[in-house]
Amino acid sequence: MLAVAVASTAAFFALPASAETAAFTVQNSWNNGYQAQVTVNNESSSALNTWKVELVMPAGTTVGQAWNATMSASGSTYTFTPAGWNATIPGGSATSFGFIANGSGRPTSCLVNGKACSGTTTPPSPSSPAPSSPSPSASVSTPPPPTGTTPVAINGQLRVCGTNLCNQYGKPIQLRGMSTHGLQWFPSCYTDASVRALATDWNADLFRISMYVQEQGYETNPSGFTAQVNSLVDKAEANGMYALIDFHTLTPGDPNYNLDRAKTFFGQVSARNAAKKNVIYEITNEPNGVSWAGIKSYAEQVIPVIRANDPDAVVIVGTRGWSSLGVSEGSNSSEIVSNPVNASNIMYTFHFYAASHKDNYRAEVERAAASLPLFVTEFGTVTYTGDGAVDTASSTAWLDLLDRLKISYANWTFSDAGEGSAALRGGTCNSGTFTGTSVLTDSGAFMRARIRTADNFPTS
Ligand code: IDC
Repeated sequence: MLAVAVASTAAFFALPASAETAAFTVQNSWNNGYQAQVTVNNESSSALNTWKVELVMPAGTTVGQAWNATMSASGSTYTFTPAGWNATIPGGSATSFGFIANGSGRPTSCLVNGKACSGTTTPPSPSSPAPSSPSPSASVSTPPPPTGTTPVAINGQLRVCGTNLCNQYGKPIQLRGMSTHGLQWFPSCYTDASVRALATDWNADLFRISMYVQEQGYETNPSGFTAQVNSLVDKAEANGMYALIDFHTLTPGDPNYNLDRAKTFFGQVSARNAAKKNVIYEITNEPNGVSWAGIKSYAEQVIPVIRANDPDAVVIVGTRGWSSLGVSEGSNSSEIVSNPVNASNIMYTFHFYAASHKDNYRAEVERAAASLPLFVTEFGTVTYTGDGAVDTASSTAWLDLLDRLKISYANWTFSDAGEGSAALRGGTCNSGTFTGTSVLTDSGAFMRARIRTADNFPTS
C-alpha cells in the first residue's frame, strides 16, 4: 500500500504513469473536520468508461457525506464510484467529487481503478480488482424519466456543470421566477394561494425567499424568520418550484458583519431541508463597500456549514458592488476569475435594475458568463431604487440575453408594495386573489408574460 503523508491544504497522489490518476485536495477545514475534493484524471487519449476510487482513512477519521460520487464504506476503506452522470471521462479530461471528513486525518492510501492514485503500478489488492476493460454495465446510469410535469419533478436535484446550472440529466437549464419582497413587511403576500398562483398561473420555476437580516428582519427574531423561510420552502416544494433561500444582507454591506448569524441560520435551514431537491442557498444578497477578498472569506466559512448537512445543494455567492460582479464599484469579474471561492457546486450572483444598468453591464455579464457560473437572483424592470416606470427596451434586452446564455433569474418583487418594481397592484395581497392579469402592475404584466412561456428542460 502506498502510504501518503498529507500536508495541510493540498496533497497530491501525483506523478502520472498510467491511464488514470487521482488527486486529493483539502478545500476547507475546521475544528475536527474538513471538506476534500478528489479529481480523477484520465491521462490517456481515449475515453475511460468508468472509475472507482478507494481511500483508506486513519483511525479516528470517517467520511460523512460525498457528492458527485456514490460512496460505500467497509471498515476504514471508502469506495467512491460515479454518481450516474460522470462515469465516462473523455481522453485527457477529468472529473471530480467531494466529501466531508469527520476528524482531521488524511487518507493513508488511495487507489483508482485498483491501482495507486499516483499512476504507479502497485498491484491491485484482491478486494479491489482493476477492471480489465471498461464495463458497459458500470457506465452511465441515467435517472429514470420524470414522473411529473413540475419544474422540480422534471429537473430533480440541480448541480453546477461548467458555467451552467444543470438538471439531474446533466443538461443545462434556465429557471425563471419571482422574488418575494422583505418577508417582514409583506407576510400576507406569501400564502398557499399566492405561491400556487406563481406556480400554476405564472408557470414560474423559481421562488426566491428574501429574508432581510437587518431592517426589522432576522436579527430581531431568528427563530420566527427561520420558521417562516422553512414554511415557504415547503410551499414551493408542494407546488414543484425551486426555492432560493436568500440571506438578504444589504446594509451594512459587509456580509462578515452577519457571519455568526449566517452560520446559525444556514446550519439550521440546511439541516432541516437537506433531503429536499428544490432548495438553493443564496448566502449573501448584495455585498457593498467590501472587497472581493472579504466576500470570499465569508463564503468559505458559510459554505462548509451548508455542505456538512446538505452536501449536494447549489450555493450562490454574492459579488462586489451590490452583486454587480464589481462593476458598480469600478471593478469587474476578473477579480473573481483570478481568485474564485474555494468550493465546488457554486455560482456567482449578478443583479441589475434595467432602467439604471444597461449596455456596459450587459457586456460584462456576457464576458463573465464565459468563465463563471452566473445566477441573476434579483433584478428589476425599473431603476435601482425599486421604483419608477418599467424600462421595456432595457428589460427586454436583458431577458433576451439571459435566455440566450441560459442564466436563471428572479424578478424583484412578487408583492403589492407601492413601488414600480412590485408585480401586484396595491391591495392584492389582502384580497387573497393572485391569478390573472387584473391584479398586475405594468411590471407584473411584463414579467408574467415572459415567465409563462414554455420552459426548455431537456431530459436526454
Ligand atoms: C428595496 C425595496 C424597498 C425597500 C428598500 C430597503 O424595493 O421597498 O425600502 O429595499 O430595504 C436592491 C436590494 C433590494 C432593494 C432593491 C430596490 O437587494 O433590497 O429593495 N434593490 O432598491 N438592490 C438593488 C435594488
